[in-house]
Order: sequence, then structure tokens, then C-alpha cells
Amino acid sequence: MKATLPLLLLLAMIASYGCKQEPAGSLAPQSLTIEYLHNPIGVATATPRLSWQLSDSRRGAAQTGFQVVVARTEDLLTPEKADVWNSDRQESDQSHLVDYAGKPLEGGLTYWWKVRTWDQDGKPSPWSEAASFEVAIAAEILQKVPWVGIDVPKAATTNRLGDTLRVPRSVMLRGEFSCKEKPLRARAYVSGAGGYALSINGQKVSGDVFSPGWTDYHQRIHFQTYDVTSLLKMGKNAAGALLGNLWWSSGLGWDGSKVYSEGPLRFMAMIVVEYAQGKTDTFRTGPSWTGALSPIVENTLYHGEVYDARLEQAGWDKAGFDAKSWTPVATLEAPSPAITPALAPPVLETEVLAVVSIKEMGKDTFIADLGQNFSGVVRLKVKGSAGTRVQLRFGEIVQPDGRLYTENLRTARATDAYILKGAGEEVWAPNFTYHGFRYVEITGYPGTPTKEAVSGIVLNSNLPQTGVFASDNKILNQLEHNIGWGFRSNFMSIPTDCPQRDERLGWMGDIQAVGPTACYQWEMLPFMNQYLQAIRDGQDKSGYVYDVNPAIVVDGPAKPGWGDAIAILPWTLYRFYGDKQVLADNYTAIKSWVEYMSSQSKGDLYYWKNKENNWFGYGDWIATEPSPGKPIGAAYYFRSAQILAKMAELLGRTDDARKYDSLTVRIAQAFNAAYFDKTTSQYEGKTQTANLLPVAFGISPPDDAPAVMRNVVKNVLDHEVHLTTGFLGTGMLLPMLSDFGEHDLAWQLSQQTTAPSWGYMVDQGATTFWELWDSDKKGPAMNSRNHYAMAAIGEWMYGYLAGIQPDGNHPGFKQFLVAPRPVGKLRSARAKLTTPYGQLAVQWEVLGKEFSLHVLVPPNTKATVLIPLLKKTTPSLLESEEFIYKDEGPLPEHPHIRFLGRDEDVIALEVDAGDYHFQLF
Ligand code: RAM
Repeated sequence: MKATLPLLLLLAMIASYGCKQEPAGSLAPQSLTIEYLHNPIGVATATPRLSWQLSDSRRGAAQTGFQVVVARTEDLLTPEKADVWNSDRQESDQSHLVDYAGKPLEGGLTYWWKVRTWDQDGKPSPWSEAASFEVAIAAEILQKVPWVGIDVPKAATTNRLGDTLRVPRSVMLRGEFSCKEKPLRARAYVSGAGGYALSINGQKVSGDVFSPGWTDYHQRIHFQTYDVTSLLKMGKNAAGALLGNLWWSSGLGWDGSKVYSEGPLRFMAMIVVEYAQGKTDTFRTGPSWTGALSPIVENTLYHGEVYDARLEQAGWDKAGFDAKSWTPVATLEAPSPAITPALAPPVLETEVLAVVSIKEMGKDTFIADLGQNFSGVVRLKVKGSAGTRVQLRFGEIVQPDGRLYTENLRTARATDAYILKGAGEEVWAPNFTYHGFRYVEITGYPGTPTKEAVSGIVLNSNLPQTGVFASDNKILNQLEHNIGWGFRSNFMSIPTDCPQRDERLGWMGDIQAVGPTACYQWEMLPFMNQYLQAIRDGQDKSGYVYDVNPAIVVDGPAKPGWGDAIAILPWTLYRFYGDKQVLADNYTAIKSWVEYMSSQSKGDLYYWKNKENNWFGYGDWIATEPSPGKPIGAAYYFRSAQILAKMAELLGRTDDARKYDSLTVRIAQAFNAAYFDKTTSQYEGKTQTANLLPVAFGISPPDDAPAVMRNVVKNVLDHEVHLTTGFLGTGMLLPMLSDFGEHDLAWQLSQQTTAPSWGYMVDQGATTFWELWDSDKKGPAMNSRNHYAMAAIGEWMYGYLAGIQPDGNHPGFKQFLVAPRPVGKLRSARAKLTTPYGQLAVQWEVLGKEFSLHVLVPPNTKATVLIPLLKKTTPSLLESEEFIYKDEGPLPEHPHIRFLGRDEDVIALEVDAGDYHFQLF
């Protein structure tokens, strides 16, 4: 049987070829977004940017071309038929924020789009799946829609100190309208002041909480767009809006007296319905609407909500409800001169926390522990007789005997109450308030509340989480947890300082300090655009901005390090997202701010000074050793001017680039002349922050910088390895130490467990960051347990331990640095980021004498990888089990891996997209 053997062999060979995986080609592009959003409706610009990600796991996966088609209907979505845009094949590697360049887009219409790409070998990918988007309806159209409301007596409420306040009472408004046919497509364009919850035919139009969100209402209010097609029917329909005060008329600030308006609450909606054959109907709020008091008898952001279920009117938001006793609405003035589309994702219920324990504290008083400090409300389940009043009070901590502690809430009463209607099991959560809390005190509960009686409803602006960090170190892992919860608790329509006391304001310094950490962990862009818009809205004609935005409570001009957020935030966003539009949108505002400082500066030194006394701003706020405020002012003046100069260059404004470049040179000279002692290499104040700022910003002459940093090191050691920094210095300290060869000291600081330190908070059981390094020892005056400024350590964890850093020359992670840095007892660390190009991952481990590193480089990007040598003098490096570097030098020819160099600390490589496994011996 001569032929048998070769045949078997042949078959075996075929089988083995069959099993061997062909390297996958480029699959269809995925994750199509418009202005960062998936299938958005209500996009705020008529010239949106389109992004996609390659689905290509091959090494070296890259895009060399793309083609986009946009059409009015999905079936026209082919290059031949596309009626809105066919980009044709563009030779470009751009897959992030590609400018739309088709026919003008019309607000309120649905557009479909898809994309295909060409890879590094010039091969086309399949077309992506179709995605859709809608540009927001033109503001002028909504400007004409009447705002309606009813004037009702104000409600009395009290603050924690027992003072009586009078605020607008919540109302319900309703309107009916008739659809001639079955609606094929319907959109509702909606806004309300302070806030609204809209239902149609008894069903909520969305999960949005606190819409339309917080803006500078003196300038603008936002509107939302909802797809309400499935809620409408042929014949009679009803819309119902429940209104509450929120930021507009609750009373803000430490005396609770600052309001944008005293009411009455008001609402506007336009519903556009499309039927078959292009027929449409438009319904607007107007004189046919009626209103009544809602069951919410009190509502403010700080003091809470009281809901009397006996006042409910069943079916009020359904068609056919008997509204004879309701009051006809009046047309009211629009709350703001402008109405524009919302930019930030809405606040939503993002998680439900179960009760960890519930304790009886004496007669009729129970304390429930939700195990986590967070922002939100409680959902109550209760059964009892009509008129029974259950009260909930909220606090971040408990007293030593287990009772609730609320003094640090200052005047915020943070108390909700539910009055039962007596109808079996009743379930309730408030609508127009939130609290920052971990513990809930329950009184008046009929019987004994079980754990299921209350659940924690987490509320926050619904930003996608884009980063996670983990390691084999307990402190760092808890810090990662606390960072996440700190952001979630304080991203409430805008970035706030704290969620619990009578403040909760958009303090610029706080978010400025943690901007990079926030960008590592959350998708910040659309959310920050909303905040930056508020800063610009509030900007004074003379160019100064306010410390707090949307502007309220605190007068301008903003203090150093706070006002400069107008420059620093866009710059941080640019580094992380590569979005030039952010620079362009804010350029004029930043320039005005810098010009304002120039107009107030004294011989190229700017500092903010209070007229009445010698106060120079917030300085390095809450530092355990304060730094002088004057140099801080000049340092941030330098920083804003420096960023402005860089932006000018990127935006092609060469005259400005030159002008502000030379301004920074002059500021630096004046700064060093005024505040630097060259003989001791100390800056005025000699504190950690006083010396860090000029080095970090590049004010110090490069030759002096190492000596200045040695003074920082000495200062840390003189404090027995403790930091003394506040809001401004903290985020810089560890990265600067690591950059200047003191990585080990940075590590020791991260592991310190006596105050002031991060480890101390962790040891005390903190689940979020405290406002003060020793919050546990300080009184209630200014002492939140959920302030995120100290979360700035995240930048060091992601950027210097896991070692992922954006590359400023190729922003938005088009290229980036992977420089993991094992240190101390840390044996492993990993971080994952969702970048504009897809998933980036770094994971390393030290095992005995071996160091292993896994790097996932997203398609269409490149990374510079610095492999730490860990003191090895004759290192050998394997990649996927092949030697790429042996003893004294690189081995030639490794596709997609290029050797850049070696010094005593690292081997530097450049790698293309793909998955890499390095092992160092
Ligand atoms: C406090 C705020 C905030 C800080 C300002 C200066 O009241 O809580 O965190 O930025 O002061």
C-alpha cells in the first residue's frame, strides 16, 4: 500500500494547516462615536467629529486610509447611494475626531453612517455596522417655545440649625395632545427650571435625574432631547412634568442664601411627531396646560425632600385625567437668555448599594450602614398606615457610640421624609435632592426596618469609566477605590468640591488639581466641556474668572491655582484626548484671563491680593505647612501664560505664541529674582510646595532644578518621610520625586501611615478622600470626608507605577509612554485604559530575579516602552520567548519592535500596535 502513508501524511498536514490560525486581518471598525457619544441624539454641534476604533489584533495594525459614508436612511448607506456624504478613500491614519465634511446637517434629523478603513498593507476592512446620530434642533426654534408654570405659595423648610427658609414649592404640570395617526418617530425637546422629570402617558421619558443640569442660568439653560416614539400612541396623549428647585432656586452656599431665581418653577417642551408619508405634528407647552401642587411638600438640595404620598393624584400624567381642579398655567419668562443643548451626560442612578448592617440605637432610631461614602439618595420600602412619617437623616460618619454625626454638614439638614398613604408596600426615593453619606438614620419606621427597607441609590453624571489600576499593594488598591468613589461622588452635572455640606460647588482649584487623575479613570471630555462652558459664561468683561463655576456664591477674581484652571484643564484634556477643539473653544477665554493678570501684575509678577488685609489667596490650600501666597500667584500666572503660548502655536497663532512665550521668560526672570535664593537653592517659604511649583512649571533654571529638588527631598526627610502639601503641591510631589531620581522616596510617601499621609486615611477606614490630612482630628467647620483633591496621587499610580503616560507630541494616546517602575515592596501592578484607539493595558510583575511585562498597544498607535533594568548590568530580554536583547546589545530584526537605546536604568524600545510579553533576566 505504497500510497497510503503519503496520503495520511498529506491529510495530517492539511489538518495541521487548517488548525494553524491565519493572522486575522482587519475586521470591521467598531465603537463608532460622534463627539465621543454612541448613536447620540441632540449633538451640540452641526459640524460633529467622527471617531471609530480598528478591530485588528495583529502586530503593527494601523490605518492608512478610511472612507466614511453618511446617509439619511440606513438603506442609502452605500458609497453609491449615500446622499449626505461620501468621503471617498482618504489617505489618513486619523480615526479619532475626524471632521465631518459632508452636506450641511439639519438639526433634529437622524443620520446614518458607517466607515471602512485600509490597513498597513493597503487592504480594506469590511464596512462597520451602521451607526446613527442626530444634531440638536436649532436653539432659535426652542427660544420660541413658551415656558409655563403656576405661581404657588412658597414652602417653608429649615436648615440644620433650625432657621426657616422659604423656597419654591414643587409643582406638577400637565398637557394633553392628540396624535392623528400612529407616530413613526417622535422627539421631545425639554427643559425645566430648576429641574424636571418628564413622563408621557405615565411613563418616564428617561432615567435622567436632575436634568437639565447645572449651568450659569444667568447666561444659559440647557435642553435635553428624548426619543419618545414608543411612548406615544394614536389618539389622546398626556405629558406630565414634575418640577423641583435643584441648583436654580434651592439656595446655595454656606448661608444657603444664593439663588439664581426665587421661582416660580417653570417648564418648556416641544414634541415633534412624524407620521407616515412625511406628515408631522408639533406640540408645545402653552396655555392649555394646567398645574397643581405636587406631593413633594419641601425640596432643596442641601436640606432634603419631604414627600406626602397622601397628596398623590393617581393618573395625573395620563390622558383623560380629570384636571378640572388644576390651575391654568401662566406663560413665564424664560429662565435664561439662551437655551442650548446639554453637553454633559445626564446624572443617572448608576448603582444600588445594599445595607451592610442596621442597628437599633434606642427607641425608634435605627442606623443603617451602606459601607461606602457616596452621593445619592435612599430608596425606602415601607408598609404602614396613612399619615405615618418616616424620616431619614444622612451622615458620612457616626459618633463613637454609633449615633449619626452631622455637624460637618454645617447648615445642610440632609433630611428626607416620607409620609405614607397606607396602600400596602410603598416604595419611594426623592426626586430633587441628594446627599453625601454612608450612614442613614431612620426614625418613625413602622416596625423594625430590615436591611431591605433601605437601599443606597448612587447618583452621578454618567461618565464611562475608562481606567482601572490594581497592584499587590493594599494601600494603593484602596486608594484606587477611593479615587473612583471620590469622582463619582463629585461629578454631579459639574465637578463639585464635596457632596454633603452646604457647599457642593464647582470649585476650579479642586478639579484642576486632579485633572490628570480624572482623565486616567473617567472619560472626561463631554463632561468637562460643560464645565468649561460655565467658566466662560461667568467670565467677567475684564477677563477674570470666578473661583466657583457655574458662577455663584464666591466673588471674583479667582485666586491663583483656581482661576488658572481655565488654562490648565483644556491643556490636560488635550494631552489625554488629543482634541484641538477644546483648545480652540477656550483660547479667547484663556487669553483674556492671562491679559487680566498682566493688567494687574507688578513688574511681571502677578499676585492676587485682598484689599482689606494682606491675604494672597488660598495658597496651597489645606497644606500642613502653608506656602507663601505671593509666589504661588506668580507661578500660576507663568503656568497660564505658558499654556497659552503652547496653544497659540498649536492653533497657528504665531504672533500670540511669540508674545506669550516672551511673557513667560519675563515672568520667570522676575520670579527667580524675587523669590529664589540661589545660594541655598530655596524658594521663598522653603516648603515642599514652594520649591516644587517653580521646578514643575519650568520657572527654575534647569541647572538649579536638581538642587531645588534636593531641598524638597530634605524637607520630606526632615518631616520623617511626610508630605506637608495641600491642593496645589500634592499632585506634583510624587511624580516630581520620581522624575528626579527619588522614586523610592515617592514610594515611601505613598506607604506612609502616620498623618499627614494617604495611608493614614486608608488605615482609618476612609472609603473616599478626606478634605484634610487629619480630618479625624479636626472639628466640623470645614471637614468633608469626600473631597477629591488628594486623589491626585492617581496620576502617579497610573503614570509612574503602571507607567502609562500620554505623549505630549502625539496627544490622545496616538503614541504614548509605557515606563513601569517597580519600587520598594511592590511586586506587581497593572492598569487598563480605554483610549480613543481602544484598549491599552500594562501589567508587570517581579518574580525573583525576573521581571515580566505585558503591554497591549491599541491598533493604530505606537508606544515607547522603557524596560526597567532593576540594576542588572548584563540584562537579557525576551519578547514572546524570543531573545530581543542579550547581554551587551540588541539582536537584529524584530518586526514591530525597534531598539531605541539603553542606559543604566532602562532599555528603550518603540513598538507598534499589538500584544507584547517581555521577560527580563
Ligand atoms: C473650600 C472648598 C474647596 C476649596 C475652597 C478654596 O470651601 O471646599 O475645596 O477649593 O474652599
